[in-house]
Amino acid sequence: MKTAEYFDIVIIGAGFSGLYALHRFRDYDVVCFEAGAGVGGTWYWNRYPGARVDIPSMEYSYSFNEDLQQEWSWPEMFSAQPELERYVNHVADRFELRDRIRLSNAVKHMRFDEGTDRWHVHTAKGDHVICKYVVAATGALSVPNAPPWPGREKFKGEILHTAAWPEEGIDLTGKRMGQIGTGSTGIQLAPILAEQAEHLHIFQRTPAFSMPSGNRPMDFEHEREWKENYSERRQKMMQTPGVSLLERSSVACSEYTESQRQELLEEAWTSQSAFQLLLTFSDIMTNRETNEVVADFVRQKIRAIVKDPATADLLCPKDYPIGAKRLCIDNGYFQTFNRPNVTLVDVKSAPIAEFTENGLRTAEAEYELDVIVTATGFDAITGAMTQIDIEGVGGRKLMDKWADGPTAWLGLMVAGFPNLMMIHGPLTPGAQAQMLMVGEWQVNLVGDIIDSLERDHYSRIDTSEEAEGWWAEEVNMLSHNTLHRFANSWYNAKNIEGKKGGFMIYVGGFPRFARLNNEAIADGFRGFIRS
Ligand code: N01
Repeated sequence: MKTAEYFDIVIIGAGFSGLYALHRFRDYDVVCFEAGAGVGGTWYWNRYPGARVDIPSMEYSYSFNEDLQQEWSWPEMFSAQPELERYVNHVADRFELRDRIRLSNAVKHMRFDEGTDRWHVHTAKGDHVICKYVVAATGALSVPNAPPWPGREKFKGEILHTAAWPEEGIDLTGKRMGQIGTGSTGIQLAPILAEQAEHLHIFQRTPAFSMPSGNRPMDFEHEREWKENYSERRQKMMQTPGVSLLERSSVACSEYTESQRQELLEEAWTSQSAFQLLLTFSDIMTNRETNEVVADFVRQKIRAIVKDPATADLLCPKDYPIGAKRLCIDNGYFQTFNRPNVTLVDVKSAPIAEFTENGLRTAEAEYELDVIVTATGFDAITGAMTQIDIEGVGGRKLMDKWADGPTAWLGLMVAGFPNLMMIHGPLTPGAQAQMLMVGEWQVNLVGDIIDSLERDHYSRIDTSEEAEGWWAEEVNMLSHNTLHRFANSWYNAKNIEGKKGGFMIYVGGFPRFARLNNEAIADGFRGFIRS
């Protein structure tokens, strides 16, 4: 057994937030454990063909260093995974972060020692670290969800998950392919698989709303303009609910005539700004009728693009509001179904039953396949924390405490788990905001908290169940004011059979979230217990 090492801070995860945390905490004795063999988190693991960010890259980039944001150039408006991975590696080198990162070394077990107010952290490679603080930058979408269909071992071909795509890539040319899942990932993947496959079967349980991404080569005038105004733009981003500078309407749908509505929706559809469609009217996420106007607009688009009417009909989402699941952003997804080598299979009416020796069997038929790609999403938001065996005060385990769904004051700290702070934890804005910016903001908040605890010679910070209750009320009140709760998705843990969670995302917008966090700290650390 290795001897214990001592650090001030352990960071879990070397994704975008974890890397920035390493930089922010550089004056402390800090170490970062990362499960992957490289840095980048989401952008390390999700290297499936077509993986691309859906926020413009001038926005989806670090803001903490002026030279970095001036010197880096993105080749496309919405960067693809290889470019994001190149960027994050550049950041790791430029800010000399690598010597404090231990790769391929996931944290497996953590125990809080109440006598010393220290965490004992144990890793996959047998490291034992004793530290004062743990900052969990474990990611909201980092544990792949693979439904437990039987027969996996029988299948003679290859089964891949989009979130664990082989680093060396894989040649899919001429293969009989099956793709399961039609969320954001599946929608990016399908057009590329279709180009390579002999035949592609796409197994769909729930159709998705999607709009064209508007990706194109970087417009250098746009880049110059951003670089000249970066600090002002970044400030403005922080004042917008989604932390992205899209144009938000303040006018309700009912204020417009039918032809004005169609004109506005058409403008948004062709705007080359992903997500613009959801901001056309002020009441899209609060008024079902308005929502239906927009949903119907997208259904008409699907029917206009997809030539076979039965396929088009199956691709039209009809039983949940648009935006209630994260809107997907595509590069020719619906057009893919006009190819002769693509077949859509409805696995809602005839669910997937098992893998077989030669492919996949649904309740209705067997499909012969060489490769099956599961684009089945994630054990989102809580999965990365509950897969670590975390013991807090009195030996209570986090996975037990969260058995019926996560609790956390401000989405940051869990009562009974002192000195442990989460970035992108449950009950934070997550994908309802721009995750890179929110991650940076939260790391700064945690940095300020730790600096102040050290300055004032505290040994422990915790929160209370009462404070967790206040935050739960805030989160629930907000979700009840919107239409998000009317879809089954990873936002409410309903993407995985049997998972309990309640509504796990903060939909009150980033400015309100940030204000409530700042007010709690300024108000004598309201909701926290320092000792
Ligand atoms: O995962 P998902 P994702 N039988 O959960 C299906 C971010 N992201 O990886 O809808 C059959 O959305 C499931 O069906 P259903 C983004 O925030 C961003 O696609 O549950 N099918 C669904 O179709 C996004 O929201 C980017 O009925 C099953 C699919 O698998 C989040 O990641 C790109 C099934 C999973 O969709 C997650 O997206 C990619 C079963 N048993 C992802 N279980 C960009 O930046 C699941 N499915 C662009």
